[in-house]
Amino acid sequence: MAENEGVVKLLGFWASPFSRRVEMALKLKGVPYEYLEEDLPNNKSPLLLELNPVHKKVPVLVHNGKILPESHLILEYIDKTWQSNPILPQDPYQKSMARFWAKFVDEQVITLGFRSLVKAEKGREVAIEEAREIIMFLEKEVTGKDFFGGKTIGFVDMVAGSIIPFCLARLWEGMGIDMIPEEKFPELNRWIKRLSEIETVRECIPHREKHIQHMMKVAERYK
Ligand SMILES: N[C@@H](CCC(=O)N[C@@H](CS)C(=O)NCC(=O)O)C(=O)O
Repeated sequence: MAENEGVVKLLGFWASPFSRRVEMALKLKGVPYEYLEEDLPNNKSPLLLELNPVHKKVPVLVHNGKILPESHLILEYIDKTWQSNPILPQDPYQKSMARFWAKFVDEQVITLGFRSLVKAEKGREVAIEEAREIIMFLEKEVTGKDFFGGKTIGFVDMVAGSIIPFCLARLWEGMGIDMIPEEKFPELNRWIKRLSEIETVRECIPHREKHIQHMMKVAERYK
């Protein structure tokens, strides 16, 4: 059987930016897949515990019996296995930088835009400013480009897109915070609009109201 054939299954959760980004990649590449919804955080299926015993988290991709956790690794696997609509650059330097920005989003943006903000030990305004300082790096990175990946949506767009506008922004909205106002972040706002115009991305955006409620509960638990 060719590498790009066979059954693809994805264990995910509707509100998880990590599994939503994997869905974005599969849809963009036109890969049919069976989606298995997990009931997080408290009712993990025996299948999830069996397939990802180390972290017990979604997403997990299963392709022809091969089991792969961790969204960045899954995106890279998908890109190598189904080569239409590439999501990572071919150039080694560009590829490393795409990984750099994706890591930056999952580490820095989540830390400042969620963890510190929700705990806000130094006060909410300070936490908001600290989060904005970090997000400003992305504003600069996307300036003058249609997408982080250039002319078309790529790895960083999927990682940042699943986290910022279609996840953290729901929390910020629930908390009454305008974290990335148009005047301060015109390029990021343009990027969000472009991203939202892509049909395959739109299909992966969680329902707004339901998501806001969910994110507020997640924040309560985290506190
Ligand atoms: N680094 C992982 C993060 C995955 C992750 O945090 N998944 C969450 C859902 S948003 C999860 O499964 N949480 C269950 C738990 O923490 O017990 C990735 O990129 O795939």
